[in-house]
Amino acid sequence: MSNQTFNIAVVGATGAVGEQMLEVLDRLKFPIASIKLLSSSRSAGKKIHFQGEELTVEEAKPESFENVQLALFSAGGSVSKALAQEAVDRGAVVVDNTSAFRMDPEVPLVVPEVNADAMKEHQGIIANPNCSTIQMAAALEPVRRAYGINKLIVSTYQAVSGAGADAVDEMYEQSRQILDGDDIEPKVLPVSGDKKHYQIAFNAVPQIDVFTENGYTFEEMKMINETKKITGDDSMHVAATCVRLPVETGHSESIYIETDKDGLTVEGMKQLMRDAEGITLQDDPSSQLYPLASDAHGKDDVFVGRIRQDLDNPKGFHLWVVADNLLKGAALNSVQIAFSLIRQGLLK
Ligand code: NAP
Ligand code: 12T
Repeated sequence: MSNQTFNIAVVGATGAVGEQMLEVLDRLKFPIASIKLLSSSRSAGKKIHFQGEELTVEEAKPESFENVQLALFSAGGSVSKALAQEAVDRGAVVVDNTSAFRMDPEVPLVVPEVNADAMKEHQGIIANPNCSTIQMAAALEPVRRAYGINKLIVSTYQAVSGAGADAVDEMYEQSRQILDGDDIEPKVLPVSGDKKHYQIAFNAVPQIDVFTENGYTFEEMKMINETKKITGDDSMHVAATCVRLPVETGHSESIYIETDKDGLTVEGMKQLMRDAEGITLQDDPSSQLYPLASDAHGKDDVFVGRIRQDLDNPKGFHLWVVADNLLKGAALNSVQIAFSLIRQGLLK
């Protein structure tokens, strides 16, 4: 890689994902020439420390992107729809963390270890997939490459931090109120803009994002459609059920797959996981070793365990996959996309 450095902008820098974006850029020593922190007018003027400097957050506007080469967006879909093209028109490459452009046929949807090549055709915007999709696609890729996957059924156990800083605050405040015997008034979860709100503390809520017309939630449809787009395999049968738990950080997933080819064994799958970059195998029932959200918090890898062969179908396997939803699920994957752009000579 050259030692070129880049002018970058982080849109949504004051949010739950934005905060992790800054942590990852610093920790992985992204080659930064200058960095702009952008938010809504609410946080404009706020000071944030980054790499020994005190930076002032600015309100994101079209002109904010003058002279910016890389813009990392995580301020919600409406902000991306309003400003991503403005950034591209000013010469930036946008890595967008929202669902605004993920299914746009002109926009590559990328998990670098699966489909980094898809970026070669980019038109200025690269989409970062949904958090639950990223960790599943990364974990299954070694198996898909070697044996093919024709059926996939996933149930998720998702953390509240995926729904933003307000959702995390609501979970803690509600937990305190319930322990104190006080009344609660849910306002944010399951979806801040939806008609009803439900208790998240000490509960399990089978709604993430809004419902779509077919009875699946949008989060479930994202997992289904994005998995097919990332793997380029439209014929794969995919079903998802997405559930929110009162966990601060770390999405867990129970996944069932059926391989295309014969011959995969539990030990074979374990070896594929051990050999894969970015995956940590944690699988030893005799010592109660399996992935836990509490252990994945703050870590970059995707953790895989509980690998079992189905008892009726020799091509069927069950596994448990956990990752930090704000790191591999969001900020880390975006920064990995940016590094891959540099490596492929796609960031000028
Ligand atoms: P959050 O904690 O609520 O933070 C929202 C951020 O967006 C804040 O920095 C906020 O700035 C900024 N913002 C809001 N409205 C804006 C506007 N009109 N113009 C400019 N900035 C604005 O939410 P989060 O959890 O960080 O998530 C942010 C977005 O990232 C989500 O809406 C979602 O689209 C995406 N996301 C993606 C994944 C994924 O699966 N890959 C996971 C989580 C989130 P203020 O401080 O000024 O309010
Ligand atoms: N509603 O990026 O609520 O599409 O956990 C990610 C996470 C949307 C997204 C969540 C969401 C996205 C959530």
